[in-house]
Amino acid sequence: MAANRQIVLASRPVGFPNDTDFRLVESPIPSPADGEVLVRSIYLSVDPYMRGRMNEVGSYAAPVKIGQVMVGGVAGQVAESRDPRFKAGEYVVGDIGWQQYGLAHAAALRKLDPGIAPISTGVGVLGMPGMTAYFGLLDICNPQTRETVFVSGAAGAVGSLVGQIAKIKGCRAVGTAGSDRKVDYLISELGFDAAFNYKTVADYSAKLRETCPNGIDVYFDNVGGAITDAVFGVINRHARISVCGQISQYNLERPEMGPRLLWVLLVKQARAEGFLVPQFMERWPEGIKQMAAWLEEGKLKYHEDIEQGIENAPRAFIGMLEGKNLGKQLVKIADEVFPYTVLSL
Ligand code: NAP
Ligand code: FER
Repeated sequence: MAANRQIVLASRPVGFPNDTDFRLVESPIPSPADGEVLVRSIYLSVDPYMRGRMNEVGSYAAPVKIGQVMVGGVAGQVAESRDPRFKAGEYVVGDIGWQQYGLAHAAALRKLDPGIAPISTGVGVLGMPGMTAYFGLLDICNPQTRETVFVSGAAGAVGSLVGQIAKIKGCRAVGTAGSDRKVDYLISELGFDAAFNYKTVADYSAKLRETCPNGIDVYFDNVGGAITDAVFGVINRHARISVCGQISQYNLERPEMGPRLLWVLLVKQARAEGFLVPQFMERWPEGIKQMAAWLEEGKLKYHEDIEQGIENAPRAFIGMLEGKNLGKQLVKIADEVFPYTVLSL
C-alpha cells in the first residue's frame, strides 16, 4: 500500500523558522471510521497563523506538538467515505494538515463546487482568507462611500481582497506592501488608488499624508509595528481599525517596544477591534456567496502563487513569511482526479 507523506514539526523555531524545524515522514494511509472521511490533499494552504502554532505556548489554539503533523487547511478530494453525506471523488475543504492524506469528521468538511471556481479558491478567496477580508472589513469597520481605507500587507491573500472590497464599496483604497512589483500590481491590476513600498519609504507619516490626503477612516491592519504606529498619526475622527494580524511581530525573539498610542483612539473617538475569522463561521455561506458573485461579475481578482510538492511546503511557508508571495500562497500536493470516480489507493 502507498505511503502517506507528511510534514511534521521537528523543532520549535527561535525567531524566524527554517527548514530544519520541519521533517518529512511517511506513515500508512489511515482508514476512516464511521462518520469519517479520508481526504486526498490537492492544495495545501500555508498561512501566517501557523507560525503561532509552532510556539510552545498557545494563544487561541493549542500548539502543534513536536512530531505532530503541521496543521493546515486543504482543498482536496474524498478518497474514501464512511459518511452518507460524502461520496468518493467529491471536492472538499478541511483541516487536513500538511500531508497527502488525512481523516476528517464529515461535519467538519465543506463541499466545493468546481463549477463555481477552481477548487484552490476554497482555501483562498472563497475560503478562510476571503472570509477574513470580507467580515474583517465590512463587519468590523462598516466602510462608507468616499471614505479612505488603508490596508497593510495589501498584496497578500487577505490584503489584496480588502482593498478590492473597499473599492466595490466606493471607498478610496490605499495600501502598503514589501516590493515595487507588489505596489505596481495593487495600483495597475487591482485598482488601488495609491500604494507604497514600506521597505523603501523612510518616512511613513509623510507618505501616509501624501497618499491619504483626507486622512484614514478605516485601517485594516495585517502587519502591526512601525506602519501601524504611523497610521495612528493620520486617522480621522470616528476611525475604525480592524486588528486582523500583526505579522511583523510573529518572528521576533523579543517583543518590540513602541509608542503608547491608545490616547489617539480617545481623542479621535476611534475604535480598534480584533477578531478571529471563525467567529463569523455561521455567516460564511453568505460571505462566500457574495465573493463568488463579485468574482463572476469581474469585480474581484485574485492571484495564487503555487509551490509544487508536499516536500516543498516548508519552503513555501517560510517564503510567505519572507514576503515572496503575491496573493495567496499554496502548495500543490497532487493532481485532481476526474470527479466522481472511486479512487483506488
Ligand atoms: P499574506 O499577506 O498572503 O502573506 C504574508 C505577508 O506578510 C507577506 O507576503 C509579506 O508581504 C508580509 N510581511 C511579512 N513580514 C512582514 C513585516 N515584518 N512587515 C510587514 N509585512 C510583512 O498572508 P495572509 O494569509 O493574507 O495574512 C495576512 C495577515 O492576516 C496576517 O497577519 C495573518 O496573521 C492575518 N490573518 C488573521 C486572521 C484572523 O482571523 N484574524 C485570519 C487570516 C489571516 P510584504 O512583501 O508586504 O512584506
Ligand atoms: C482560526 C483562527 C485564526 C484560523 C485562522 C486564524 C485557520 C488566523 C489568525 C491569524 O492569522 O492571526 O481558526 O483558522
